[in-house]
Amino acid sequence: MASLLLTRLSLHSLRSSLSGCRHVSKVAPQAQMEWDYDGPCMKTAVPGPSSMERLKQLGEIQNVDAINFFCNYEESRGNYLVDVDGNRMLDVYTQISSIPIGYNHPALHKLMADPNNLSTFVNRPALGILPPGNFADKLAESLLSVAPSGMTRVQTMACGSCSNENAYKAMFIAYRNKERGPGGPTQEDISSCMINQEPGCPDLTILSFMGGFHGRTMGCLATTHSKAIHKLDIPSLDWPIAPFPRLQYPLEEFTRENAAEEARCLEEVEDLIVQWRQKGRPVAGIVVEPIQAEGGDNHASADFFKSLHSIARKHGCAFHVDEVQTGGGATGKFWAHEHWGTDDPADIVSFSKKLLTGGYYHKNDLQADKGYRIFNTWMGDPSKNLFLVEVLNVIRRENLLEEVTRSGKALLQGLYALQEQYPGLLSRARGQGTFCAIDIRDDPTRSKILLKARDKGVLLGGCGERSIRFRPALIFKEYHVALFLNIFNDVLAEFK
Ligand code: PSZ
Repeated sequence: MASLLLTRLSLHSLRSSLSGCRHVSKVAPQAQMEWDYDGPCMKTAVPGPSSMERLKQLGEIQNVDAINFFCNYEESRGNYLVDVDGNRMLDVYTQISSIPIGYNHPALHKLMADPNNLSTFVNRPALGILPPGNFADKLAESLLSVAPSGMTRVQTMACGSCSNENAYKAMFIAYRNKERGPGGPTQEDISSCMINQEPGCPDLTILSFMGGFHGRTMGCLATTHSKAIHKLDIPSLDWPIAPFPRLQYPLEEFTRENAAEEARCLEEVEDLIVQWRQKGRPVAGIVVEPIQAEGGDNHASADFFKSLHSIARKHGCAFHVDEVQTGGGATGKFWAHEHWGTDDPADIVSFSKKLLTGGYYHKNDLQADKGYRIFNTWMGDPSKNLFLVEVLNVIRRENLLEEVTRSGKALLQGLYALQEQYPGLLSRARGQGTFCAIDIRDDPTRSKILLKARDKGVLLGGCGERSIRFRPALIFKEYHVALFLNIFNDVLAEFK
């Protein structure tokens, strides 16, 4: 089955790579993965006529303003996304950083075709009450095999927001239990919580950072501060917001300035924690991304995060590291927090995207004390754990973290070179692994560059006020970097 599939895929890729392309890159691919295509191939403008027709059709049913184009997922392979007009694009954005090993990976097709897995796809359980017999084994094989240091417990959830939302609840529950000591909730706790009042609904807070993004559900949204469009018109929780360091890049050249900026932010965090406790609204937890992604790929040093964790410990706040976007290998380590070099990185680490299932790892004392306190219907999906086992096998078998480190170096070097070549246009190239970004002189130019790149067969995304971010799959090799840089250079030349 697998070899048949491979033959079909490679024959297909050969055939379609030869048929009439409007734009073909000049860089010859080397060491091609058998099942990947060998370059972009553009046939129409994007969105093409077929996408436009479907936009109209779906527009009768939903708001379609955010839709880029419609996709042909059957024909998409590896690093290439194919659209319904037959355009094949090198995907350096991967469904907002969510495709770990490329499109239609043969290992995942093989898994789907195995009759032993059928029932896991067909019968979706309510995991909190009726899990399948092999659930603990599957968690051990998948999520626990990559558990962050110091964590042996994991709770699965459906998406990133849902994971963070429940992680916050776990921090509040643990905080109140510790405050109360033994004896459990009072009658007053129980009756007041039913009408959203204290003491049952305590005035506890989560401290987050300006520029952070942790999801769009209402609790998470109170900790999201990247763009107004996410928040406008939604009532929110008045919780403390600290400044996130605004560092200068390359980091190695500005160590003194950056250390001062980080110290300023840490001082502000500690002041906020003290002030809010004095106001009677204590900080139960701190939530932070290892690299602020939606907010513009803002980095901070290992020392910053380790100090932040110490401040959290000192003041009895749980430390929640949101790895929804950074987790899964794109920084060259499976978790971005591994770059901090500590065996006690956090109290909670949430994930989703490349991990395929959402969820969070946590230390023992953040375990809810009773059933049904952290709960919903699906609480994840065992079929995603099956895929994750296979994704992790591929990552290990193909040494993808090393590949990412190699490709990432080439990508960042390439971005540095471009930034030198186009000084008025590009600045602040930065990154870890292939999780890279660069700033464009202004937002309108960024939009034009993104469209031009797409027109030449490269899919990219923006983040922050004027950054372009690079979020390829883990199978983005050095020759994909060369291919990408070549096309990106052609695009930039038009803006000189
Ligand atoms: O516009 C949006 O809603 C987007 S664009 C990218 C995301 C969301 N990322 C999701 C995300 C994240 O990057 C971090 C660090 N934390 C939480 C989330 C929320 O995950 P989802 O979207 O699965 O709810």
